[in-house]
Amino acid sequence: MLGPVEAGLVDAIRDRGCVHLALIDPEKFSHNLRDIVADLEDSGTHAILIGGSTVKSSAQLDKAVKTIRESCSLPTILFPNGPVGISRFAHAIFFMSLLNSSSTQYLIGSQVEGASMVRRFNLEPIPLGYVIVGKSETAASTVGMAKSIPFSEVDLAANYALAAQYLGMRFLYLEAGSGAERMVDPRMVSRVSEAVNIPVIVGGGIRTPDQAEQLARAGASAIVTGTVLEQEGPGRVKEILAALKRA
Ligand code: 1GP
Repeated sequence: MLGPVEAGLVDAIRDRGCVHLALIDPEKFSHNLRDIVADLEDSGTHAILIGGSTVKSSAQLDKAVKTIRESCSLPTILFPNGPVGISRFAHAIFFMSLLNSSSTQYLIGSQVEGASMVRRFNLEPIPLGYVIVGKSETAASTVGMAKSIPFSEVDLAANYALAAQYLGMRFLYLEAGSGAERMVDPRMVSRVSEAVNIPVIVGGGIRTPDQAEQLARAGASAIVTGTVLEQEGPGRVKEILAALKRA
C-alpha cells in the first residue's frame, strides 16, 4: 500500500495532470522562508522538496524542515544528496538512485548508509529513479559523477526510464541540473512519458510559465522549480502554476 504522501501525489497528478513541486535548498534559503512557503501553499504548489547537491549540515537542514512544517501544511519530501540530506522532521523522502552515475556511491552506496535512518525516523520512502540529462557542468552532474545523457538522446533516456520502472521505482525524475541554462527538451519528456507508466518528474532550468506549459503538454506529471523561486519569488511560481492549469 502506498504511504500518504505518495498517494496524495499520485491523486493530485491524476486530478490535475501536472503538479508543481517547489525545491527549497536549505543552503540558499535562510530568511523569508516562512512567508515563501505560505505563499506557495496559497498558490497551489503540491509539495515542498527539501535538499540540494551540496547540503553539508544536518542541523541547517533540520532547521529548514522545521520552519517549513510550522509555516504551511504542504507535504515535505526530502530530496537528498546522501545520508546528510535526511531529516527526521520531514514527512517523506524520495529514496532515489542516480541511475546514470559512474559511482556506486550514488547508485546504491548512500542508500545503504541511509536506509536505517529512514526507518528509524519513520520517513515515508518514495522509490525514484533519477537521471541527469544535458550539460555536464551542473552541480548535480558533477557531484553525482553522472554520465549525462545529451538532450537529443531521447531513446536512451526512455530506456533508463523503462529500466527504472522494471526495477520497481515508482517515479522517474529527468534532471537538467539546478540553474541549468536549458531545461529538459520537451521531446525527451514526451518520449519518456510514452515509454513508461510511472509519473515523470522534470526539473532544472525551468523559469517561465511557457516552459512549464510545454513540459506539461509533453507529458510531465510534475515539474520542479528551485532557482526561479530563489531569484524571483513566489509571484513567478504563481504564474507557472497558472500555466500548468492551462496545459
Ligand atoms: C534541481 O531540478 C531542480 O534539482 C530545480 O532546478 O533550480 O533550475 O529550478 P532549478
